[in-house]
Amino acid sequence: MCGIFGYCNYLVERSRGEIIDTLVDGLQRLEYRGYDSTGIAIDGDEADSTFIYKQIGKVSALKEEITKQNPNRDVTFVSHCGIAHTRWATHGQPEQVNCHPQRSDPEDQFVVVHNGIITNFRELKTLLINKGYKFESDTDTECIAKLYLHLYNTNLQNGHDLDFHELTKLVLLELEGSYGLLCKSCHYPNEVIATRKGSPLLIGVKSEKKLKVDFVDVEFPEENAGQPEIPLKSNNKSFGLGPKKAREFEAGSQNANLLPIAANEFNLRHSQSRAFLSEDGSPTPVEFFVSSDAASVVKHTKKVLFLEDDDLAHIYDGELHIHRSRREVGASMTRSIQTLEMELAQIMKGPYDHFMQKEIYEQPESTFNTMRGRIDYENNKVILGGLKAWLPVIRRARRLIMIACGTSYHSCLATRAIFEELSDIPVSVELASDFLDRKCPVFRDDVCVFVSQSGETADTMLALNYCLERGALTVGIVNSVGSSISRVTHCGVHINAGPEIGVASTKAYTSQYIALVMFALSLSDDRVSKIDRRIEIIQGLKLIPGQIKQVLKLEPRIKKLCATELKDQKSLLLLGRGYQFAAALEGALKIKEISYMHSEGVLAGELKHGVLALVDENLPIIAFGTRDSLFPKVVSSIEQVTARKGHPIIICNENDEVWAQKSKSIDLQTLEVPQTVDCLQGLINIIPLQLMSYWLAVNKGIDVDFPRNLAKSVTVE
Ligand code: G6Q
Ligand code: GLU
Repeated sequence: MCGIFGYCNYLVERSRGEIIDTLVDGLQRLEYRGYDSTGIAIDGDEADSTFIYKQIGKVSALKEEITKQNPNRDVTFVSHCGIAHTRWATHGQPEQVNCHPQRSDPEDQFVVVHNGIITNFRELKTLLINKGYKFESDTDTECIAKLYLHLYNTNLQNGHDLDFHELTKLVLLELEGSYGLLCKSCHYPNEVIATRKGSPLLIGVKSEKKLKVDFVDVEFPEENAGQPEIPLKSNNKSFGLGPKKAREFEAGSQNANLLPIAANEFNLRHSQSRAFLSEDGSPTPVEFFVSSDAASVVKHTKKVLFLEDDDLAHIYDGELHIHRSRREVGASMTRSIQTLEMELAQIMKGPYDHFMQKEIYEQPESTFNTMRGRIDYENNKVILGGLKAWLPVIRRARRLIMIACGTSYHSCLATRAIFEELSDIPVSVELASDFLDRKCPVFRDDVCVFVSQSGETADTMLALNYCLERGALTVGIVNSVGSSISRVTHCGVHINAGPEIGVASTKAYTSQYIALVMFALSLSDDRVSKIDRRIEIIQGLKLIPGQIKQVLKLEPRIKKLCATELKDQKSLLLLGRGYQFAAALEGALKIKEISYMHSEGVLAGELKHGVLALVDENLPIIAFGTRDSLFPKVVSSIEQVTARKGHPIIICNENDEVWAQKSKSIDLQTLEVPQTVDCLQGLINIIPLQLMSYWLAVNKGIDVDFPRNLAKSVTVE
C-alpha cells in the first residue's frame, strides 16, 4: 500500500554508488505517502549474490544503514536491475526482518518488493512450510519469494527451464489479494519482473535515441499452448501431497494448484517489443524506472507507461515486454507510452488539490481494502484473523467498552447499536479522556476495544494501560501496524485503509466503521437467530465501495451549496437520530476542524429540549433523513424545524417520495444518496459532509491539510 521503485540500466554504465543513490532518491520521492520502513536490493560482489539493505523508519535511516554496511560504491555495471520499497505494514510489525525486499532463502535467490495484501498467504505459508521452507518474517509477502523458488526448483527438476515471466505466471496463479510487485533473481541476472493487481505501477523509459513507436505490444500465450503437459492429479503427487492434503489446501485457496507446467505451454523469447528497436536493429542503451507513483519517475523521464491490472512486465536486454496470461475480448493489445506533463506537486496529489480531497476520493478503494480477504460474500462469512482465537472469550464478556477520541470515537458511536443487537452484550462508548477522568470501574470480565487511526493517541493509550492494569481483555482497531496501540492490545484488527495524511480523518473513519461492523458480525456467527440479519449486512457491505463512488458524484452540488447558501455562515446545525447521530457528530467535527465554522451535531430527539431555540429562517440546518425504522420520528423532528421557518437541507435516499412531496410545500432541499442497510447507512451519509467541510474550507482559503492548532497524531494528553 505504500511505495515501490525499481531501476534498470542497460548498456548505460553506472557505478554501484550511482545505482544506490538512484534507488534511495526514488524512495525519497515516495516519502510524502507515509511509510514505516524501507529497503533495497542490488547485485552483490559475486556473480550470483545480492545485497539487501533494510531499515525501519525513514529513508534517511536506510541511507545511514547502507553507509554503515559500506558496500564498494565504485564497482560499475553496464547492465543492472535494482529494486526498492517503502513499507506500510499490513502483516507483521515494522521490524527489520519484516522490511522488504523479502527473500526466498538465505542465498537470496529470489527477492521481491510488494505493495498490497496477499489474502491467502496463510495457506501458502503452511504449504511451503510443509515442504521444508523456513520463514523468517511475519509478512504475507515472504510467501511470494518462497513460491518463486519452489516453482523454479520443481519445474527445473521436471526439466522445465522457465523464462522469468513464465515462472511469474505460475506464481501469480497461486496469489489471491492485491499486489504491486517487483522481483529480481540471480537466476535471471539483469532482469526484473513488475506486475500489478489492484495496486498502481508504472514504468518510465529513458533513452538517448528516440523510441521507434510510442506503445508496447501486449503479448499473449500462443493459442494452442493452453494446457499443462502434466495432469493435475499426478502433479499433486509429484509434490508429495497425498489426495487428502491436496483437497484441504484447495479448500483454503481457489488457485492452490502448485503445478510444474511444461515449458512448451509458453511463448519463448521470440517476440521483440517494437518500441525498443533501434533503426538498424542493434541494441539501444536504455534505462527503466518502475514505480508505484509517477513522483519518483519524473525527475528521470517524462515518458511513462501505466501498467494495467494483471499486466506482467518483463524487463531484460533493454526491452520491456508486457504479457498477459490470456486474451480477453475487447482488451487493448497495446500499452501506450505517454508523456507526463504534470509537475511534481501535482503528481503527488494526483488530480486532487489536497490530500484530504484525495483521501475522500480513495474511499471506494480503502473500504474495499478493509474487507479484502475477510468477507466471503458467497457463504456469508466474516473471518478476522487477528480476533478469531479470542472470539469465545469476547462472547463471554460482561460488557464491551469502546474507547477512542475524536473521529475514532464517532466510529464507535456509529456501530454501538449493531454490536448490541448482534452480540447481546451491553456496550458503552467512552471518550478516552473522560473515561480516565472518571476513573471508570473496569473488571476482568470486561472487553475494552480501542479504536485509533494512528495507534499513538496519548489519551487512548493511557486508557489502554488503565484497562490492562485492571485485567480486562483489550482489542485494538488500528490503522498503523506496529503502532503502540496495536502492540499493546491483546488482539485486534488492522483497518488497512492505507496511510492517511490529511489531518481531518476521512477514509480512516469509514474503514474503522466497517472493521467494527465486521467485528460485530464475527461475534454473532454462532447465533442461528441472527442469520438473516447477518446476511443482510454482509451483502450490504459488498455494495458499499460502489455506493460511496456514487455519492462522490454529489461533489459539484455540494461545492455550489458551499459557495452560495452556506457561504459566510457563522454556524451550522446537523440533525441525526439513531444510526445517524454519529454521522451528525462526525460531520460537525469535520466542519469545525477544517473550515473553522461553528457546527453542532444534535440528536434529533433532543431538539425540543433546548436547541430548537436557535432555529430561525437564517440558521443553516442539515438533517439526515434516510430510511430506517426511526424515519417517522426524523420526519417529525424536521417538521419542528420547518415550522420555525427553518429551511433544512435533507440528506435522503434516492427517489424518496416523502421528501419529494414535502419539498413541494415546505422550503427544503435534498441531497440524495443510495440506500443501504440501516446500520451501514452512516458510511454513505458521511461522505457529503466530508465534501462539504472540504469545500467550506477551500472557499475560505484555508490550508485544508494543515488546519490551525491541530496535529495528525495527538501524542500529548
Ligand atoms: C479528526 C481527527 C481526530 C482524530 C483523533 C483520534 O478528523 O483526525 O479527531 O480522530 O485525534 O486520533 P486517532 O484515531 O489517531 O487515535
Ligand atoms: N503486506 C505487505 C507487508 O505487510 C506489504 C505492505 C505494503 O504495501 O507496504 O509487508
